[in-house]
Amino acid sequence: MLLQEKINSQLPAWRERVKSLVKESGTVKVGEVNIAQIYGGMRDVKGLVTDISYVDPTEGIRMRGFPIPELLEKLPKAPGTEMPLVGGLYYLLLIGEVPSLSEAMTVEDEWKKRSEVPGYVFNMLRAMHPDTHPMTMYSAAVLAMQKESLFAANYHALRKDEYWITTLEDSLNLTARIPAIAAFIYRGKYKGSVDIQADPTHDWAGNFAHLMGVPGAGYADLSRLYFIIHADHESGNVSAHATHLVGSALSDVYYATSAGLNGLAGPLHGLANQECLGWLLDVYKKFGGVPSADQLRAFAWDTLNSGHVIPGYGHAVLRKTDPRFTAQMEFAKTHLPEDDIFRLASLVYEVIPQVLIEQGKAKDPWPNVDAISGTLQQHYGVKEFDFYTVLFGVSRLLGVTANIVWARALGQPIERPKSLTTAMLEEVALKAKG
Ligand code: CMX
Repeated sequence: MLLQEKINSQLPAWRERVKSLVKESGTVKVGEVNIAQIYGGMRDVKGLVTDISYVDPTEGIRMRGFPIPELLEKLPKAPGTEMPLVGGLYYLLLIGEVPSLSEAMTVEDEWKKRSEVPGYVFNMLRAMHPDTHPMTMYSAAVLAMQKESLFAANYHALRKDEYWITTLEDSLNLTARIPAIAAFIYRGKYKGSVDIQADPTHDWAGNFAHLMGVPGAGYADLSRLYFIIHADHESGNVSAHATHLVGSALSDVYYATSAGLNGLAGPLHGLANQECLGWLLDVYKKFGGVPSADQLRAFAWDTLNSGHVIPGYGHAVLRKTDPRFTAQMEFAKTHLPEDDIFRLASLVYEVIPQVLIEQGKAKDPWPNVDAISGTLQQHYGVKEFDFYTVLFGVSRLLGVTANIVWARALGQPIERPKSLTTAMLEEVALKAKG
């Protein structure tokens, strides 16, 4: 298989590079940790490594070195559209090189071959309580497939340097199936029917749009864009880090990614996109349409004064407008310039940063990826915003599985940072005072 051959050919050099870095420079200090960071969610503590993506505070995400606009330009396009194939992005994440169209199609073909979802997954989803959150259903579906793990089944027979091969197989099998699982959750939960069959003439994202039952080329293009820009955001965010941590215990891809999805379901992380549209719709309802800038400003202050955050704004690492937000804004300007909620989201972008700057708390007053993604979904009729984090989760599994493959390939160990007690930290503080 092409992906396996490509990774295999890169591995000796990568292993040697890491080995000699640790051997020759293992004691070189990279940073320091202070008490505020220990109590403050380890913000900015440099303790993880990934070569798949990097978030620059001012420039935003680079996947394998490419910022979002370059990614969208360079990746091979899905036939008949200007949007790239998601298979091309997965190739890039795994291999580190921009693929040719035929290399991107190799991934798309692997996905097609592996796309059949075991029937017991659908049975389990059907049996869940109707009030179950779609993220719970999605994470449970991923976990239910753990019995399919080739890594887990072959673990005792594998050498450590072979772990990545079955991890890659598990990753391809899982990512091949998730569009159909997500669409099944959507149609079963909100449309009362799951009778649409996969269409093998579509690419991975196009087939997702088809299975969702959303007609027209626009939603397929939006799906391609969405799945590309949400795929990875370096290693320290909750979903990526949770996946990495669980995977470091040699729990397989299904266990590890289900854990990551549970983190993505939190309102300060992936769930923020559903919160964002909710907030926009509250504004729209309250004012009976798009308000004036002054009305919006007053509403934003009410939100802040009631102790709530403005969803979609702020970021733990970024310190400027998220380029993933910008990419979606550009899409909206082309495809839905007259949409009322888009007009409102644009006004929010004009007004909110200044409000947050005046409030003086948020280190980053600018919009993140979630500030507009729901606006685009609702335009195409996907208005059930409970579902939005599942969309994020479909995309995020691309990044976190690529990371697990490389973590196993490079033999990364079980993660085990050291914890201290408050008394110990008080003692450290006392000594520092002299
Ligand atoms: N509205 C109001 N207050 C905000 C804020 C916002 N959008 N963003 C940050 N703040 C506040 C924080 O709540 C914090 O207040 P306290 O000191 O009272 O606790 C203060 O500003 C400092 O926070 P920060 O260091 O700037 O931000 P964090 O790194 O702690 O948190 C994030 C980052 C994203 C959780 C936060 O900005 C937030 O809650 N934003 C809204 C929710 C959201 O959009 N989440 C999606 C993130 C994207 C992703 O996960 O990919």
